[in-house]
Amino acid sequence: MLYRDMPSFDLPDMDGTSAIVILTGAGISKESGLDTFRDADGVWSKVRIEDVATPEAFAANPVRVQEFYNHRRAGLLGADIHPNSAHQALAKLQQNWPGDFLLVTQNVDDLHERGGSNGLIHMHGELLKSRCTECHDVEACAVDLSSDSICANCGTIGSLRPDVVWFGEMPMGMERIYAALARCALFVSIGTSGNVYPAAGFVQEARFVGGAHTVELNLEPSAGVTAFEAAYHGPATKLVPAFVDAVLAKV
Ligand code: BJW
Repeated sequence: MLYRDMPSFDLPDMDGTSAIVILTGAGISKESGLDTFRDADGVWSKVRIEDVATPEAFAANPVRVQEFYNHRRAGLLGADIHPNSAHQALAKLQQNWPGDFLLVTQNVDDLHERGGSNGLIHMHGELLKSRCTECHDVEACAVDLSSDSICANCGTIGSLRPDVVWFGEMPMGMERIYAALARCALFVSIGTSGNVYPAAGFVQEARFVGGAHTVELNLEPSAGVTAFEAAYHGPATKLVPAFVDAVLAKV
C-alpha cells in the first residue's frame, strides 16, 4: 500500500497480553537529519564499506576509520539533531503496551533513547560508546577517538574503537532477540532496506517460528517486502505515530 492519505491498518486478533517486537533501521532517523546508508545520498554513496566498516579496514587504516566515526559522532551530537515523532511514538507504545515489548534497532544513534524508549537492543552497537580491544571495557564516549586515546579501565594507549558492529562481526543481543521473535504476536520492521543479515531474516523468524503477524513500515518497498503479510509505505514520521495509535486501540 502506498502512503497517500493515512491508511487504515489491518491488524491481527491481538490484545494487551500479546508480545510485540519492533525492528528499526536508518530510515526512522532520516527525518531527524541523519543519513541512511543505501539511499542515493546515503553513507555508502560517499565512502566504501570496505574502507570504513570492516575489522580489516580498521587494522589496515585505523586513522581513516576513526576519522569516519569521529565525524559521524560529532554530527549526531549536533544541536540540530533531535528525535522525531516516529521515535516518540515507539516510546509511547512501550509505555502504554501492557504485554511484552522489545525494541531492536540497527541504528548506532541514540535517538530512540532521546525519544523516551528504554531497554532497547542496539544490535549494531552505539556510536556514543567506545570499546577497548585489549580489555573489552565499554564506556560512554562523546569525544573523538585516535591512536592517542587511553582506555580508562586498563590504561592501554591506542586500543579504543567505536563500539559498533562491522561487517563480519557478530551483532549484539542475538540470544535475547531470537527468544523474543520466537514468541511475538506482532513483528514490525521500520525504516530498513532489508539488505543486511541477520536483521533482514528476523521477519521469517517471527512469522514462521513465532507465528507473528508481520508488518513493514518503510518509505518504499524493502528488499524483503514479500516476506511481510502487510506493508505500508511512506515517511516514518507519518506512518509510525498512526500505526502506534492503531495498535494501542487494541488495549
Ligand atoms: C525511510 C525514510 C523515511 C528512508 N521513513 N523509511 C551473504 C548472504 C547473507 C549474509 C551475508 C552474506 N555475506 C555476508 C553476510 C553477512 C553480512 C551481511 O548481511 N552482508 C550483506 C551486505 C549481504 N552481515 C554481517 O556481517 C553481520 N554479522 C553477521 O552476519 O555475523 C554472523 C552471524 C551469523 C548468524 C547469526 C548472527 C550473526 C554484521 C552486520 C553489521 C552491519 N553494520 C552496519 C554499520 C554499523 C556501524 C555504522 O553505523 O557505521 O550497520 S552496515 C549498515 O547497514 C548499518 C545499518 O545498521 C545496516 C542496515 O542498514 P539500514 O538501517 O537498513 O539502512 P539502509 O540505508 O540500507 O535503508 C534505509 C531504509 O529506510 C531504505 O529502505 C529507505 O527507503 C528507508 N527510508 N527515509 C521511512 N523518512
